[in-house]
Amino acid sequence: MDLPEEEFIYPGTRACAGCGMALIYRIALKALGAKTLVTVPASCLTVLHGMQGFCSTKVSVYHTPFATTGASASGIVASLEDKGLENEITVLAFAGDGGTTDIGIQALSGAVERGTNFIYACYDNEAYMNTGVQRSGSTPYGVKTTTTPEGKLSHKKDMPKILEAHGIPYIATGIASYPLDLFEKFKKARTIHGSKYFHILSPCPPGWGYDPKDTISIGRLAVQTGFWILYEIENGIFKLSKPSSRYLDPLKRKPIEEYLKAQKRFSEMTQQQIKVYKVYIDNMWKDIKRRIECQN
Ligand SMILES: Cc1ncc(C[n+]2csc(CCOP(=O)(O)OP(=O)(O)O)c2C)c(N)n1
Ligand code: SF4
Ligand SMILES: [Mg+2]
Repeated sequence: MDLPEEEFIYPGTRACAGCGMALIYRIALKALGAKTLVTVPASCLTVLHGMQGFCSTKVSVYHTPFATTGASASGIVASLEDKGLENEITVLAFAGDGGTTDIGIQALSGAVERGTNFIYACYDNEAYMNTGVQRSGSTPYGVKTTTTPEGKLSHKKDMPKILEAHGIPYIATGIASYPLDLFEKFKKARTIHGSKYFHILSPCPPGWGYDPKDTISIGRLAVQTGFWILYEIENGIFKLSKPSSRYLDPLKRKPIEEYLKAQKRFSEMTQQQIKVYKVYIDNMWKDIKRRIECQN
């Protein structure tokens, strides 16, 4: 109710019912407004936009080859600067986890190292969904995909940490289940000069194996179990976001089993694998606690 009423995506897109990515995109565009130019690589978001000749958004969208999202954003920003329009138009790169953590990582690294003035948002549905659920560097441990039929053996790549090593002014995580948190972060990012990076968990009913009506509750469980942590890093200062702040206390977190059991992709996880998850989550939070204590 507190989000602006104006919509920048027309109704009836080709995304699946309950698509987390469509919600994230909708919220991001509400925060950034009409004067936004988006660059998008091959992904489910390409499908949302529609076939050539049509576009389901009110803002202009540039479809760029899979590996080139960061480079295309740098080019668009350079062109706007040449025309004196850099303060008028926000450049938003919006890519999936495959297009970000794997195939687009070098172009992204180059763009932020050059200090390109843009926002890069990775919507993370934790696999290559558009091509039928193959594992990516962002697929979590234990998840079954068509290329990890026995479950993935390694944990997700920590992209925000990699981006932080580039020394950029703003990094944030998000999820559409907490829409105001996500909206406010995009609004803030718009006012910051330089490279801004978002990593946003994006529940996906067919890829994760749950009913489309449960997208919001699955996202909330990701946060409530401590698996997905909402935070911002502004000029090197780490800040837990309000929806996650109470979970610094491990006793407040819901058991991770509640999140895992709600999704078919985690089916057949052994007790041993669940223990690995518990240690993984505890370690993430211990790191955060140490970091907050060092800052104070
Ligand atoms: C160079 C190249 N390799 C492979 C593809 C095929 N392809 C299109 S979309 C896609 C999956 C993208 O995965 P991700 O970035 O996670 O976005 P999602 O589909 O999950 O939204 C792949 C492999 C392509 N278009 N170009
Ligand atoms: S496969 Fe998943 S990410 Fe792709 S459109 Fe459907 S719900 Fe969205
Ligand atoms: Mg994906």
